[in-house]
Amino acid sequence: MKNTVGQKTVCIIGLGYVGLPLALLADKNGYITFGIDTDFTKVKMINQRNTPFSDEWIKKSLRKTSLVATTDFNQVKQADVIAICVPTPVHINHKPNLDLVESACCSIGPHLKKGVLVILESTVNPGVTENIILPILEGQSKLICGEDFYLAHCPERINPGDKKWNIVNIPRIVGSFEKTGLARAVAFYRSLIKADIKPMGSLREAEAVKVVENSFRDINIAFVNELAMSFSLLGIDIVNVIDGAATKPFAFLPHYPGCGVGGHCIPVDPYYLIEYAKENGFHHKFLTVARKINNRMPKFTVEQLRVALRDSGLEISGVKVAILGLSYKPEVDDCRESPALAIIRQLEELGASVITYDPHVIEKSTAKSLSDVLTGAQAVVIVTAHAEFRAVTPSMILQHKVKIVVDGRNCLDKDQFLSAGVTYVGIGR
Ligand code: SAJ
Repeated sequence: MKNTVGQKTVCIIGLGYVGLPLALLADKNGYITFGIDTDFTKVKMINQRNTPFSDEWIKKSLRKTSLVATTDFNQVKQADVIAICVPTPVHINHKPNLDLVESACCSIGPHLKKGVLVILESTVNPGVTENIILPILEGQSKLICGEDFYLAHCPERINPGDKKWNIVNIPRIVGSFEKTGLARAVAFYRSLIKADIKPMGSLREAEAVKVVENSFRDINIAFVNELAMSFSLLGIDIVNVIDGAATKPFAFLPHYPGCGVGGHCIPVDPYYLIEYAKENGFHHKFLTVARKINNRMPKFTVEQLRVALRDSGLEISGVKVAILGLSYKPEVDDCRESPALAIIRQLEELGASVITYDPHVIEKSTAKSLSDVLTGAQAVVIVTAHAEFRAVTPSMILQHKVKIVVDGRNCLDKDQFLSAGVTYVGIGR
């Protein structure tokens, strides 16, 4: 039994792309592990050892796990360690939406046993654990944090679809309000993860790390997206320029422009920091502008298509457009905040007729194959750089009599398409 002394039973709240791997990993390392989710269908799938996600590691781990999934929060009273792994999206006005975290705390609070360690993995802004989570748990349990139970924050760092970095080898950071909670949380993660577990100076620092690391990515993407819009007017290929800059072995981290920034992290987490700082009297102008630039990319993409159609003598209204890709990034089936949604809406507002195809999201696709979606389309917009779309050739486009290809992920060979006589439009190239 590799687990830490006195922490035998683990309960994971939320069996999504974050919670389920953690539950499987705890079970694999000798903990008595159970997971609680409000989605009965997901609970049933997991108990039948069917994966709710297209993830190979999860599929393999499910085949040899003794993890029990349930919808019953009464089970919480058995747990020595509880990890809360529920989504923290934003509302339409970009304000943090902590409903699921608060609901999870209200559900577990009455069942906390003395000595339990509660870890929040969901992404939140600094101050949330102290000002929202702690009062709910103390109020519901009548226990005192730091004496009767312990509270820590270890922000999730799952990268869906990543073949190299996974829950076992990604370093983590942990923060707590006091030494015991910190030591126990560090020991828990060190018993699971073969990578550095860095204790932070405070719980607020741990909350800040996650929003900072994802805001860092958002501003870097905004930087190249702005360059793409500028270079598309200057006749410079931004992708070649970034690749050129990336030959500098230090102080340059390449990011690439595209038709938009989707997912549950990057377009969401900066707002947690922006809104929290605003409540405390500081306006993050730079983070806000970066969000605006990235949010503008779907419109920029649609405009590129409209101009290309006009230059070919076609008005966008009434044109049939094939959308290749619905998910927010390659080889995943997650459509949260995907730019496809904005692009489809804007095309339809302009009077275009839209047909969609995503091999990873077939249930939401209106066409069921690549050939199907290309048939009758006058234009194509690549929104997600799935392998199937990266393999599209000029002859496939020409044989379906498609006139224009807008490569929203710059994932095709521009010169190959141009020399084949296809009207190719990239993002900044
Ligand atoms: N994107 C760009 N240009 C880029 C990189 C991404 O337009 O250069 C777009 C993608 O197309 C996608 C969105 O941004 O629509 C987000 O892409 P992502 O690669 O950041 O994928 P995520 O959202 O799964 O981000 C996760 C994050 N991991 C965690 O939050 C634990 C993020 O911190 C990682 O940096 C990222 O994976 C990663 O590096 O792959």
